[in-house]
Amino acid sequence: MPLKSGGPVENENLRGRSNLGLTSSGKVSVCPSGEQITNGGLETGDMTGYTYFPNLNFATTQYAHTGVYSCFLYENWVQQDFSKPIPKKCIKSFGFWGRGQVSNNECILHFSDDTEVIAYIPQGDWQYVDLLAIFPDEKELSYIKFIGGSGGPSWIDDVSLIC
Ligand SMILES: [Ca+2]
Repeated sequence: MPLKSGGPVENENLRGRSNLGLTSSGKVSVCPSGEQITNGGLETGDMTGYTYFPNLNFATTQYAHTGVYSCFLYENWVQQDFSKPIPKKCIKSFGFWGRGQVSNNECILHFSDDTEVIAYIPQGDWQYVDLLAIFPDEKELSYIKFIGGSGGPSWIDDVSLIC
């Protein structure tokens, strides 16, 4: 529902609710709550919750940060889309654990205005990557995508976005 420009929220229905976000487009959106990533730890043992290319199962037991499985990234990509873009102000924590043999495999945050920011999957042993730290104010996340290049493999686990 649109707001008056620069004015306060007048709608009685909005009073007393704490989980409203005002987006850059001037619309009031209700924040989702809880974990927004499906199968972030890959513990289903398959790619449930993700779109990916090529059409293979990248859940692997080679390494795991927690549980048994992680996601293998090498000459492939895996992506998780959100049914509705998630405003930054709705997010309490957002990040993933990564490890790898190279430092240039990417994690892409794609926003509703078709802009992106890129983080890199850590080289070496498991490290946490804080994605909220690189998430620009006022943006809304449409999807997160991990890309494994041909330089060498990486693994990700415990992808999490909590509202
Ligand atoms: Ca796991």
